Order: sequence, then C-alpha cells, then structure tokens
Amino acid sequence: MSTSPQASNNKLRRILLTGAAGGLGKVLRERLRPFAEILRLSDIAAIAPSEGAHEEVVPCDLSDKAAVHALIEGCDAIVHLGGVSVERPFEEILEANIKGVFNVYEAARRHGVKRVVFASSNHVIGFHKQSERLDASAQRRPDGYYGLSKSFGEDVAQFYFDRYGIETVSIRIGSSFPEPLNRRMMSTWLSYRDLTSLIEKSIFTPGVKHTIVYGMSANRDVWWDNSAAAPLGFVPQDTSEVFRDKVEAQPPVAPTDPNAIYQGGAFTAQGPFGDQ
Ligand code: NAI
Ligand code: 15L
Repeated sequence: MSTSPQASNNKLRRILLTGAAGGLGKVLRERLRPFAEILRLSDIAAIAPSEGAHEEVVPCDLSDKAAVHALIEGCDAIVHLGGVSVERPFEEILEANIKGVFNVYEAARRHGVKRVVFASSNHVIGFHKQSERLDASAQRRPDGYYGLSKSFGEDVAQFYFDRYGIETVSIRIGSSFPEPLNRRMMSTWLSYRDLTSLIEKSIFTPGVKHTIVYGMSANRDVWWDNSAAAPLGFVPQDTSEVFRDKVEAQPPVAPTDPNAIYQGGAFTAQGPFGDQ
C-alpha cells in the first residue's frame, strides 16, 4: 500500500509519469527528477532507456486495464499526461483518454495512491469566445472529442475524490511549448518552467481535494482568472510578452478564423472524421 504525498523536502519515493515519450513527458522526465527517488516512466510509444536507478521504464497501453494496474502498483503519486493530445476520431480518444483515465483512477484506488496530477486541457472550455474571461468554475464547453475526454477526466477526478478521497489537481493546460507559435498562444502559453512549478505544487500541496486550475504563464492578454491556483502557491515566472514581436511578424489572422474567435482556436473546427 502506498502512502499519501509527504510535504517534507518535496520528495516522494516513486512518482509515475504517463505519456513519458511525448513532448511534455520528455521535458518533465528531466525536471521532475528532484521530486522522486524513482521516476517510473510509461508510454505506449518507445521511451529512451533508463539512465540509472532513479528511473524505471514501464511500457503500457493505458486502455489495458491489467497493464495499468500493474503499472500503478507501488507508486506514491501519478502525473497523468498519457493519451491522445489532439483532435482525433472518437474511437482513438475512447481507448487512450476515456478508458485510459478510468483505468488510472481505478488502479489508484486499488493500490492506495492518494494524489494525481491530471493533464486536462483548455479544450474543455474551447467553445467560449476569446472575449470572455473564465474562472475554473465556468461552464464547460468542450470543442471536440478530445475536449470531451478531458472533461470526462475532470469528472472522474471529482468522483474519485468524493467517493475515495483521492486528491487531484486538474491542470487545464493552455499551450505548453518552448515558445508561443501564433497569436492565440500569446494568451494561452505556459512555459516549461511554469509547467514544472505548477506540477510540483500540484503534487505536494496538502488538501487540494479536486482543484481545477489553468496552466498558463503570466501572459499579458489572458482569458482565464487563475485564482484557483493561488492556494497552491503557484506564481508564474514567465510571460509570452518576450515573444510578441516575433509572433506579430506573422501574417494577420482573419477575424472569421476560429483562431481569432474561440478560446480553443482551430480545434473548434476539426472533424468529424467520417463515419464514427
Ligand atoms: P504528446 O502527444 O506529445 O504526448 C502524449 C503521449 O501519450 C504520447 O507519447 C503518446 O504515445 C502517449 N499515449 C497516447 N496514447 C496512449 C495509450 N493508449 N497508452 C499510453 N500512452 C499513450 O502530448 P503532450 O503535448 O506531451 O501533452 C501531454 C499531455 O498534456 C496530454 O494529455 C495532453 O492532452 C495535455 N495537454 C498538452 C498541452 C500542450 O500544450 N502540450 C495543452 C493541453 C493539454
Ligand atoms: C492541447 O490540448 C494540445 O494537447 C496541444 O497540442 C495544443 O494544441 C494546445 O492544446 C493548444 O490549445 O494550443
């Protein structure tokens, strides 16, 4: 049986990182190292081999219930990044994201894991207009099957807290890349440094119950009131402003383009993908 996260020294015995072969997984593999004696790295895709005793590589398909239960045994906290990260046909989303997140929480319950950090997404609220300012309690308006799956994940997190006391911080990540790639991302950008800080605080802050926060840096023109992140002690250090000249050198976006209208940008116009 695993124990609750311990606040002392912000270090746990074993943290599981799903999605470890992905864009953010590779970044966090390095940056979460100080926070666990052992980082268990998992993905369905190939992961670079373990670099020492501080890492374990455990391949796993998140839709495989038995494999997920074996994966989670012995972990003290889970940073759940794994799954389909873009808009795709529903069947793909169903397997990786919907069955996947359920399997993760059910295994957490079975194996006594008491803390999860869930990589949710701004696409849970993607059909809100960019002219709106939302806090974490705003009505969800998912912008596709992917956004629906993240909305489901947030509900699973709430249910597993209410029923079993498993605490989660669901981070509605905006756009976490080395730099903002377009005008929309000037509002949604989350630097890797701020992402790491938010995940650290999400693992170690006691008593989070199920908290939903936005994952964004200290950008100038934001759409989200992130006051729900204050109790975590999250204070973003970076801002998209340093990239403004570069981004604004790009051709202008037509006012009718979803990237200029909706918070979810182009995701609001992707799919359907033929017969489902
Ligand atoms: P990514 O697509 O690079 O990484 C996701 C990883 O999940 C991949 O390595 C993939 O192989 C793995 N995966 C997919 N299906 C799987 C399955 N059935 N079993 C096990 N692993 C599976 O995405 P990225 O950018 O690293 O994002 C990480 C997480 O953060 C994702 O959950 C994504 O939805 C979320 N997120 C990311 C944002 C960003 O700006 N990078 C924004 C909002 C949310
Ligand atoms: C996401 O949820 C995606 O995973 C990521 O690839 C970006 O597209 C991001 O949202 C975004 O909205 O910019």
